[in-house]
Amino acid sequence: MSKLFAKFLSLCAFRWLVALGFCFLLILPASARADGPITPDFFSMDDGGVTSPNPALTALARATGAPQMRMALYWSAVEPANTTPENYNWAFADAYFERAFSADIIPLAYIADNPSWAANTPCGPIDTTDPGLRAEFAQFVGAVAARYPQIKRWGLYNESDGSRVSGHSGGCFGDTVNGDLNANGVPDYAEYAEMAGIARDAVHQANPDAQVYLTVAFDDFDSLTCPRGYKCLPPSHFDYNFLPKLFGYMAAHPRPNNQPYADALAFTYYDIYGVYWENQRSGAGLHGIQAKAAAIQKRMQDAGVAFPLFVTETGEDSQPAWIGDEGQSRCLAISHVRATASDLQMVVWWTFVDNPVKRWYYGLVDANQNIKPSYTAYQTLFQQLNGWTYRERWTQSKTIEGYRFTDGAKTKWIVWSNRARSDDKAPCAYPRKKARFTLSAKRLRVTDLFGNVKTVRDNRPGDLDPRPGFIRLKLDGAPQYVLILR
Ligand SMILES: [Ca+2]
Ligand SMILES: [Ca+2]
Ligand SMILES: [Ca+2]
Repeated sequence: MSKLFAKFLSLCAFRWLVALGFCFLLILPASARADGPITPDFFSMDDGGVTSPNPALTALARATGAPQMRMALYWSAVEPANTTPENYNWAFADAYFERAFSADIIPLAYIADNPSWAANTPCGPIDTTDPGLRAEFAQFVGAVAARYPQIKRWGLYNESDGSRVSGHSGGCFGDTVNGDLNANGVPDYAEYAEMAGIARDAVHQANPDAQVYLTVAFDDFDSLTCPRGYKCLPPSHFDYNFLPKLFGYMAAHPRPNNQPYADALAFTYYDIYGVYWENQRSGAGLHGIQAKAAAIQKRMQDAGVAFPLFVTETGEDSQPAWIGDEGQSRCLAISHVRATASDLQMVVWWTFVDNPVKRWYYGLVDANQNIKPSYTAYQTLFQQLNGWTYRERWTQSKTIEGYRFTDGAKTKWIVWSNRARSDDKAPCAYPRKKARFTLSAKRLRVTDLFGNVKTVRDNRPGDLDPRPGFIRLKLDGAPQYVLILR
C-alpha cells in the first residue's frame, strides 16, 4: 500500500493536469546554498495545476514563505504544429505563469509533453540523430527561457526515468522494453543527456541567469530492473539502471569545453522508500532523504560526474488511516530539516492542495481552501530555517536525531526522538518513544511543530535536569526548534 501511495503521488500531478486540460505543472529549480544560510528559495511547493489559477490559493501559498511553485510547461500546447517562435501559442502559458508572477510566486518550471511532430511519444526522446529536430528543440527551449526571464530553473520532463509510456508521470526515457522508444538505434538515456545538453546551451544563451535541471524518480523500481533488497511491487514505474547509465554516458561523452550536460539534478523522494536507501552502504548513518541523496552522489562519484541535487517532489498523505495530520506535519518538518544537512538546494512539497477526487490528501490546504495543520507546520518551518546555516548533527546519543544551526552568534537545535518503532507506514511518522535532550544553557526558547512558543529556564518548570547550568527537555517524534538564549 505504501508503495502504491508513492506511485499515485508521482503520477498525480501530471495526470491531474492533463485531465483538467492544464498545460503546466510545477517543478523546481534550486539555488545555490552550499554551506551558506538557508534562503527562501530552498522552499517550494507543487502547484498541482489548481493553485495558480486561484488567487485565494496563491495568496495562501505565498504566505507560507515559499517563493516558488513547481509548474509544468507543455511543449505540445505551445507548439502543437512545427512553427517558429513568433507563431507559438503562448496564451495558456502566459496566463498560467502570469498568475503566479502577480502573486509574487516564481515558477519552478519543467518542460514536458512533446508535440506529435517532434517525437513518437509525449514523454520520451526526440530523434537526437536528426540535426533538424535538435535545432527545433533548441529553438523551443530558448524561446521559452527568453519569454519568462523571471524563471530561473527549467527542468526536462518529470521523472525522466519512467519505464512505461502508458501511465507515465511525465518522462519515459527509462523504457525497459528495448530502451529505444523512438527506434533510432540510440539508447534513450543517451538521448535524454543529449537533449539536456541542447537545452542547457539554449537556456543559457537566452538567459544567463537560468539553469537546466535533470529529473528522475529513482525509486518505485520496475520488476525488470528491481535491485536486490528492494520491494518492487507492481505496478512499478521506474528503471533502476537509467541513472547510472545516464551518468556513464555523460562521463564517456564529454561536451565541448567540458560543459556540463545540466546545472542540477532533481529527484523524487517519498519516505516509504527511505529504509532501503538507509540500508545501502552509502546510506550508513544517514536518515531517509539524506540516504537517497548519498546514493545518488555515490553513483555520480563512481561515474565521474557532479550535479547539485534537489528534490522535486516529497510529500505525505494526511488521511487518518495513513499517518494523519500530525504525522504529515512531522514528516514535512523532518524531511526538510534532513535535507539541509545533505546540502540539497531545494525541497518541493508535493502538493499544496488536496485532491479529494483522486483521494490524495497530501496538501497543506484542503479542497475548500481551509488550511491544515501541515500548513502551520510549513510556515513554522520556514520561519525557523530561513536565514540559518546548518552546522552539524547531534552525535552525543543515538536516541536523538538533531541538527544544529547558527545565525550570527545565535544557536538553534532542531531535535526529535530517534527511538522509532515501525508501524509499516511512513518512517518519518513512526511512533517514537520519549527521549531526553540536554543542553548547557540558562534559558531556551522552545518552538513546537506548529509554532507554539515557550521559554524554559534552568531549574524551573520544564527543565528536567536538576543541575544548575543544564536544561533537559523531553522529546517525542515531533521536531522541536530549540533556540539557546543567553
Ligand atoms: Ca519549430
Ligand atoms: Ca532512442
Ligand atoms: Ca537545570
